[in-house]
Amino acid sequence: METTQTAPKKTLYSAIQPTGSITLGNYIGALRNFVLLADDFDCLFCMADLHALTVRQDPAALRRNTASLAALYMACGLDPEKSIIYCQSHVPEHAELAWILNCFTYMGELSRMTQFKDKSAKHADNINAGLFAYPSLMAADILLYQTNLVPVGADQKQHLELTRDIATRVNSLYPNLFTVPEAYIPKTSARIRSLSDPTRKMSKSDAEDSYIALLDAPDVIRRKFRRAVTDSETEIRYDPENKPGVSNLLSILAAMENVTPEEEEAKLKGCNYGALKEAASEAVISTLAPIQERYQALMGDKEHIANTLKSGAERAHYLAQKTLRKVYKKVGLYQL
Ligand code: AQP
Repeated sequence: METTQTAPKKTLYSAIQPTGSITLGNYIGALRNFVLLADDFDCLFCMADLHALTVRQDPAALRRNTASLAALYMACGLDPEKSIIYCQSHVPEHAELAWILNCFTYMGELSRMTQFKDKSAKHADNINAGLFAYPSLMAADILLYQTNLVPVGADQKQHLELTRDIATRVNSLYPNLFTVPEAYIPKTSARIRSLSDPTRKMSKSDAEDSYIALLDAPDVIRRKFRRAVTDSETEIRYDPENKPGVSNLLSILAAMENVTPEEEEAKLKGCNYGALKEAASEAVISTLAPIQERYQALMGDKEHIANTLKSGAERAHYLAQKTLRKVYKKVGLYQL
Protein backbone atom coordinates (compact mmCIF):
# COMPACT_ATOMS: atom_id res chain seq x y z
CA MET A 1 0.00 0.00 0.00
CA GLU A 2 1.25 3.46 -0.84
CA THR A 3 1.91 5.68 2.16
CA THR A 4 1.80 9.43 1.90
CA GLN A 5 4.49 11.18 3.90
CA THR A 6 3.94 14.72 5.05
CA ALA A 7 7.03 16.90 5.40
CA PRO A 8 7.77 17.90 9.02
CA LYS A 9 6.46 21.33 9.87
CA LYS A 10 8.87 24.24 10.16
CA THR A 11 9.31 26.01 13.49
CA LEU A 12 7.83 29.39 14.33
CA TYR A 13 8.84 31.39 17.39
CA SER A 14 7.72 34.71 18.76
CA ALA A 15 7.43 36.52 22.07
CA ILE A 16 5.84 39.53 23.71
CA GLN A 17 6.97 41.18 26.93
CA PRO A 18 4.40 40.87 29.73
CA THR A 19 4.63 44.58 30.54
CA GLY A 20 1.79 47.07 30.76
CA SER A 21 -1.33 46.60 28.69
CA ILE A 22 -0.96 44.71 25.45
CA THR A 23 -1.78 47.17 22.68
CA LEU A 24 -3.46 47.13 19.34
CA GLY A 25 0.07 47.60 17.91
CA ASN A 26 1.21 44.34 19.53
CA TYR A 27 -1.94 42.68 18.19
CA ILE A 28 -1.70 43.90 14.60
CA GLY A 29 2.09 43.65 14.33
CA ALA A 30 2.47 40.31 16.08
CA LEU A 31 -0.30 38.48 17.93
CA ARG A 32 -2.84 38.40 15.11
CA ASN A 33 -0.22 36.86 12.80
CA PHE A 34 0.65 34.23 15.40
CA VAL A 35 -2.93 33.01 15.10
CA LEU A 36 -2.96 33.16 11.29
CA LEU A 37 0.27 31.12 11.04
CA ALA A 38 -0.17 28.73 13.98
CA ASP A 39 -1.66 25.80 12.05
CA ASP A 40 1.10 25.65 9.47
CA PHE A 41 4.09 25.55 11.86
CA ASP A 42 5.31 23.96 15.06
CA CYS A 43 4.94 27.05 17.20
CA LEU A 44 6.39 28.45 20.40
CA PHE A 45 4.83 31.57 21.89
CA CYS A 46 6.73 33.03 24.77
CA MET A 47 6.09 35.60 27.49
CA ALA A 48 9.43 37.43 27.50
CA ASP A 49 9.67 38.24 31.20
CA LEU A 50 13.49 38.29 31.25
CA HIS A 51 13.47 40.94 28.55
CA ALA A 52 10.98 42.91 30.63
CA LEU A 53 13.58 43.27 33.40
CA THR A 54 15.73 45.47 31.15
CA VAL A 55 13.59 48.35 32.44
CA ARG A 56 12.41 48.62 36.07
CA GLN A 57 9.26 46.62 36.77
CA ASP A 58 6.88 46.44 39.67
CA PRO A 59 7.33 42.73 40.64
CA ALA A 60 3.66 42.15 41.48
CA ALA A 61 2.52 43.77 38.23
CA LEU A 62 5.03 41.73 36.20
CA ARG A 63 3.69 38.48 37.72
CA ARG A 64 0.08 39.56 37.09
CA ASN A 65 0.85 40.64 33.53
CA THR A 66 2.49 37.31 32.77
CA ALA A 67 -0.68 35.35 33.63
CA SER A 68 -2.75 37.96 31.81
CA LEU A 69 -0.65 37.69 28.64
CA ALA A 70 -0.96 33.89 28.71
CA ALA A 71 -4.75 34.29 28.88
CA LEU A 72 -4.66 36.86 26.06
CA TYR A 73 -2.63 34.51 23.85
CA MET A 74 -5.33 31.89 24.30
CA ALA A 75 -8.20 34.38 24.03
CA CYS A 76 -6.81 35.55 20.68
CA GLY A 77 -7.01 31.96 19.43
CA LEU A 78 -3.73 30.22 20.24
CA ASP A 79 -4.34 26.63 21.28
CA PRO A 80 -1.94 25.38 24.00
CA GLU A 81 -2.55 21.80 22.88
CA LYS A 82 -1.03 22.63 19.48
CA SER A 83 1.37 25.47 20.24
CA ILE A 84 3.84 25.72 23.09
CA ILE A 85 2.84 28.67 25.27
CA TYR A 86 5.36 29.35 28.01
CA CYS A 87 7.25 31.86 30.07
CA GLN A 88 10.88 32.68 29.21
CA SER A 89 12.20 32.51 32.79
CA HIS A 90 10.81 28.98 33.18
CA VAL A 91 13.31 27.70 30.61
CA PRO A 92 16.83 28.50 31.91
CA GLU A 93 18.45 27.65 28.56
CA HIS A 94 17.42 31.11 27.27
CA ALA A 95 19.75 32.87 29.71
CA GLU A 96 22.47 30.24 29.24
CA LEU A 97 22.54 30.49 25.45
CA ALA A 98 22.35 34.29 25.71
CA TRP A 99 25.67 34.25 27.58
CA ILE A 100 27.34 32.21 24.84
CA LEU A 101 25.89 34.49 22.14
CA ASN A 102 27.08 37.58 24.02
CA CYS A 103 30.55 36.26 23.34
CA PHE A 104 29.79 36.27 19.60
CA THR A 105 28.11 39.70 19.46
CA TYR A 106 30.06 42.92 19.03
CA MET A 107 29.65 46.07 21.13
CA GLY A 108 29.45 48.10 17.91
CA GLU A 109 26.49 46.03 16.69
CA LEU A 110 24.60 46.38 19.96
CA SER A 111 25.23 50.10 20.21
CA ARG A 112 23.70 50.65 16.74
CA MET A 113 20.32 49.20 17.76
CA THR A 114 17.52 51.76 17.50
CA GLN A 115 15.60 50.22 20.40
CA PHE A 116 18.65 50.57 22.67
CA LYS A 117 18.98 54.23 21.70
CA ASP A 118 15.23 54.88 22.20
CA LYS A 119 14.98 53.06 25.51
CA SER A 120 18.23 54.62 26.80
CA ALA A 121 16.74 58.03 26.10
CA LYS A 122 13.47 57.05 27.81
CA HIS A 123 15.20 55.54 30.87
CA ALA A 124 18.30 57.71 31.13
CA ASP A 125 18.71 56.86 34.84
CA ASN A 126 18.90 53.11 34.14
CA ILE A 127 20.97 52.32 31.03
CA ASN A 128 21.92 48.86 32.21
CA ALA A 129 23.97 46.08 30.60
CA GLY A 130 20.81 43.98 30.14
CA LEU A 131 19.21 46.69 28.01
CA PHE A 132 22.39 46.83 25.92
CA ALA A 133 22.54 43.03 25.50
CA TYR A 134 18.77 42.65 24.87
CA PRO A 135 19.36 41.56 21.23
CA SER A 136 21.64 38.65 22.19
CA LEU A 137 18.98 37.33 24.57
CA MET A 138 16.47 37.71 21.75
CA ALA A 139 18.83 35.84 19.42
CA ALA A 140 19.09 33.07 22.04
CA ASP A 141 15.28 32.85 22.29
CA ILE A 142 15.00 32.29 18.58
CA LEU A 143 18.08 30.14 17.88
CA LEU A 144 17.42 27.81 20.82
CA TYR A 145 14.50 26.27 18.93
CA GLN A 146 16.13 26.12 15.48
CA THR A 147 13.42 28.56 14.40
CA ASN A 148 12.58 29.10 10.74
CA LEU A 149 10.11 31.97 11.00
CA VAL A 150 9.64 34.85 13.45
CA PRO A 151 6.49 36.95 13.11
CA VAL A 152 7.21 40.45 14.47
CA GLY A 153 6.26 44.07 13.91
CA ALA A 154 8.51 46.29 11.77
CA ASP A 155 10.21 47.73 14.89
CA GLN A 156 11.89 44.36 15.52
CA LYS A 157 13.36 44.03 12.02
CA GLN A 158 16.78 45.29 13.11
CA HIS A 159 16.99 42.80 15.98
CA LEU A 160 16.02 39.99 13.64
CA GLU A 161 18.76 40.98 11.22
CA LEU A 162 21.26 40.93 14.07
CA THR A 163 20.01 37.46 15.08
CA ARG A 164 20.67 36.28 11.53
CA ASP A 165 24.15 37.82 11.59
CA ILE A 166 24.99 36.13 14.90
CA ALA A 167 23.69 32.76 13.68
CA THR A 168 25.67 33.05 10.45
CA ARG A 169 28.82 34.07 12.37
CA VAL A 170 28.56 31.13 14.75
CA ASN A 171 27.76 28.75 11.87
CA SER A 172 30.88 29.89 10.02
CA LEU A 173 32.94 28.53 12.94
CA TYR A 174 30.70 25.55 13.77
CA PRO A 175 28.83 24.55 10.60
CA ASN A 176 25.07 24.00 10.79
CA LEU A 177 24.80 24.71 14.49
CA PHE A 178 21.86 27.08 14.08
CA THR A 179 19.00 27.45 11.64
CA VAL A 180 19.15 31.00 10.27
CA PRO A 181 15.63 32.41 10.83
CA GLU A 182 13.49 34.57 8.55
CA ALA A 183 11.39 37.47 9.80
CA TYR A 184 7.69 37.53 8.99
CA ILE A 185 6.71 41.19 8.91
CA PRO A 186 3.23 42.01 7.61
CA LYS A 187 3.34 43.95 4.30
CA THR A 188 0.87 46.55 5.55
CA SER A 189 0.12 47.79 9.07
CA ALA A 190 3.46 46.48 10.40
CA ARG A 191 4.09 49.64 12.42
CA ILE A 192 1.04 51.00 14.22
CA ARG A 193 1.66 54.51 15.45
CA SER A 194 0.83 56.34 18.64
CA LEU A 195 -2.61 58.00 18.60
CA SER A 196 -1.28 61.12 20.33
CA ASP A 197 1.99 61.41 18.39
CA PRO A 198 1.72 59.56 15.06
CA THR A 199 5.39 60.13 14.29
CA ARG A 200 6.17 57.51 16.98
CA LYS A 201 5.19 53.85 17.26
CA MET A 202 2.30 52.84 19.49
CA SER A 203 3.96 51.57 22.64
CA LYS A 204 2.51 50.04 25.79
CA SER A 205 4.90 51.95 28.02
CA ASP A 206 3.71 55.37 26.79
CA ALA A 207 0.81 57.48 28.10
CA GLU A 208 -2.56 55.68 28.12
CA ASP A 209 -4.25 57.93 25.58
CA SER A 210 -1.57 57.12 23.02
CA TYR A 211 -2.57 53.47 22.65
CA ILE A 212 -5.60 51.21 22.44
CA ALA A 213 -5.23 48.33 24.89
CA LEU A 214 -6.72 44.99 23.85
CA LEU A 215 -8.74 45.05 27.05
CA ASP A 216 -10.07 48.63 26.72
CA ALA A 217 -13.84 49.00 27.09
CA PRO A 218 -15.80 50.23 24.02
CA ASP A 219 -16.38 53.73 25.41
CA VAL A 220 -12.65 54.08 26.16
CA ILE A 221 -11.80 52.97 22.62
CA ARG A 222 -14.24 55.51 21.15
CA ARG A 223 -12.83 58.29 23.33
CA LYS A 224 -9.21 57.50 22.42
CA PHE A 225 -9.97 57.43 18.69
CA ARG A 226 -11.96 60.68 18.92
CA ARG A 227 -8.89 62.34 20.47
CA ALA A 228 -6.43 60.80 18.00
CA VAL A 229 -4.15 63.39 16.40
CA THR A 230 -4.69 63.85 12.64
CA ASP A 231 -3.74 67.00 10.71
CA SER A 232 -5.17 70.36 9.67
CA GLU A 233 -6.39 69.19 6.25
CA THR A 234 -9.72 67.45 5.57
CA GLU A 235 -8.84 64.86 2.92
CA ILE A 236 -8.67 61.18 3.89
CA ARG A 237 -5.53 60.02 2.06
CA TYR A 238 -3.08 57.19 2.76
CA ASP A 239 0.25 58.98 2.84
CA PRO A 240 2.30 57.83 5.88
CA GLU A 241 5.07 60.35 5.22
CA ASN A 242 2.93 63.50 5.06
CA LYS A 243 -0.25 62.41 6.85
CA PRO A 244 0.93 60.00 9.59
CA GLY A 245 -2.16 60.36 11.80
CA VAL A 246 -4.75 59.76 9.08
CA SER A 247 -2.63 56.99 7.52
CA ASN A 248 -2.35 55.29 10.91
CA LEU A 249 -6.14 55.27 11.32
CA LEU A 250 -6.48 53.86 7.79
CA SER A 251 -3.88 51.17 8.62
CA ILE A 252 -5.73 50.16 11.78
CA LEU A 253 -9.08 50.02 10.00
CA ALA A 254 -7.53 48.07 7.10
CA ALA A 255 -5.97 45.54 9.50
CA MET A 256 -9.33 45.00 11.20
CA GLU A 257 -11.07 44.43 7.87
CA ASN A 258 -8.26 42.48 6.18
CA VAL A 259 -7.92 44.89 3.27
CA THR A 260 -5.23 47.38 2.31
CA PRO A 261 -5.13 50.98 3.61
CA GLU A 262 -5.56 52.16 0.01
CA GLU A 263 -8.82 50.21 -0.22
CA GLU A 264 -10.02 51.88 2.97
CA GLU A 265 -9.07 55.25 1.52
CA ALA A 266 -11.22 54.54 -1.53
CA LYS A 267 -14.17 53.42 0.63
CA LEU A 268 -14.04 56.62 2.69
CA LYS A 269 -13.58 59.03 -0.20
CA GLY A 270 -15.41 62.31 0.52
CA CYS A 271 -15.96 61.51 4.22
CA ASN A 272 -14.57 63.62 7.04
CA TYR A 273 -12.05 62.62 9.72
CA GLY A 274 -14.89 62.05 12.21
CA ALA A 275 -16.28 59.28 9.99
CA LEU A 276 -12.82 57.69 9.70
CA LYS A 277 -12.38 57.73 13.48
CA GLU A 278 -15.82 56.24 14.00
CA ALA A 279 -15.21 53.49 11.44
CA ALA A 280 -11.88 52.64 13.10
CA SER A 281 -13.48 52.59 16.59
CA GLU A 282 -16.33 50.33 15.58
CA ALA A 283 -14.08 47.92 13.67
CA VAL A 284 -11.69 47.64 16.62
CA ILE A 285 -14.54 47.23 19.14
CA SER A 286 -16.13 44.39 17.18
CA THR A 287 -12.77 42.62 16.68
CA LEU A 288 -11.89 42.89 20.36
CA ALA A 289 -15.31 41.98 21.84
CA PRO A 290 -15.02 38.18 21.47
CA ILE A 291 -11.34 38.26 22.55
CA GLN A 292 -12.27 40.19 25.70
CA GLU A 293 -15.09 37.77 26.47
CA ARG A 294 -12.82 34.72 26.16
CA TYR A 295 -10.11 36.52 28.17
CA GLN A 296 -12.48 37.14 31.11
CA ALA A 297 -13.48 33.48 31.15
CA LEU A 298 -9.86 32.30 31.02
CA MET A 299 -8.77 34.65 33.80
CA GLY A 300 -11.43 33.07 36.00
CA ASP A 301 -9.46 29.80 35.94
CA LYS A 302 -5.97 30.57 37.23
CA GLU A 303 -5.19 26.89 37.65
CA HIS A 304 -5.70 26.30 33.93
CA ILE A 305 -3.27 29.13 33.16
CA ALA A 306 -0.67 27.73 35.58
CA ASN A 307 -1.03 24.22 34.12
CA THR A 308 -0.73 25.55 30.58
CA LEU A 309 2.50 27.37 31.46
CA LYS A 310 3.88 24.35 33.30
CA SER A 311 3.30 22.02 30.39
CA GLY A 312 4.55 24.67 27.93
CA ALA A 313 7.78 25.08 29.93
CA GLU A 314 8.38 21.32 29.95
CA ARG A 315 7.91 21.03 26.20
CA ALA A 316 10.08 24.10 25.50
CA HIS A 317 12.79 22.90 27.89
CA TYR A 318 12.98 19.54 26.09
CA LEU A 319 13.69 21.27 22.77
CA ALA A 320 15.94 23.97 24.25
CA GLN A 321 18.29 21.62 26.06
CA LYS A 322 18.91 19.66 22.84
CA THR A 323 20.27 22.79 21.14
CA LEU A 324 22.14 24.04 24.19
CA ARG A 325 23.90 20.71 24.70
CA LYS A 326 25.04 20.79 21.08
CA VAL A 327 26.29 24.38 21.46
CA TYR A 328 28.21 23.67 24.68
CA LYS A 329 29.89 20.72 23.03
CA LYS A 330 30.84 22.62 19.87
CA VAL A 331 32.31 25.61 21.69
CA GLY A 332 34.44 23.32 23.84
CA LEU A 333 32.77 23.21 27.24
CA TYR A 334 33.73 20.06 29.14
CA GLN A 335 30.83 17.60 29.11
CA LEU A 336 30.02 15.19 31.95
N1 AQP B 1 3.28 49.77 17.34
C1 AQP B 1 3.51 48.55 16.90
N2 AQP B 1 3.15 48.19 15.64
C2 AQP B 1 3.35 46.93 15.19
N3 AQP B 1 3.93 45.96 15.94
C3 AQP B 1 4.30 46.27 17.19
N4 AQP B 1 4.88 45.56 18.18
C4 AQP B 1 5.05 46.34 19.27
N5 AQP B 1 4.58 47.57 19.02
C5 AQP B 1 4.11 47.57 17.74
C6 AQP B 1 5.26 44.16 18.07
O1 AQP B 1 4.75 43.48 19.20
C7 AQP B 1 5.65 42.44 19.55
C8 AQP B 1 5.93 42.44 20.99
O2 AQP B 1 6.52 43.63 21.41
P1 AQP B 1 7.25 43.65 22.82
O3 AQP B 1 6.30 43.44 23.91
O4 AQP B 1 8.39 42.74 22.81
O5 AQP B 1 7.83 45.00 23.02
P2 AQP B 1 8.02 46.22 22.19
O6 AQP B 1 8.32 45.94 20.77
O7 AQP B 1 9.06 47.00 22.90
O8 AQP B 1 6.57 46.80 22.31
P3 AQP B 1 6.14 48.00 23.14
O9 AQP B 1 4.64 48.04 23.07
O10 AQP B 1 6.84 49.22 22.68
O11 AQP B 1 6.54 47.61 24.61
P4 AQP B 1 7.35 48.42 25.65
O12 AQP B 1 6.73 49.76 25.66
O13 AQP B 1 7.15 47.64 26.91
O14 AQP B 1 8.77 48.42 25.20
C9 AQP B 1 6.88 42.60 18.68
O15 AQP B 1 6.80 41.68 17.61
C10 AQP B 1 6.76 43.99 18.16
O16 AQP B 1 7.35 44.13 16.88
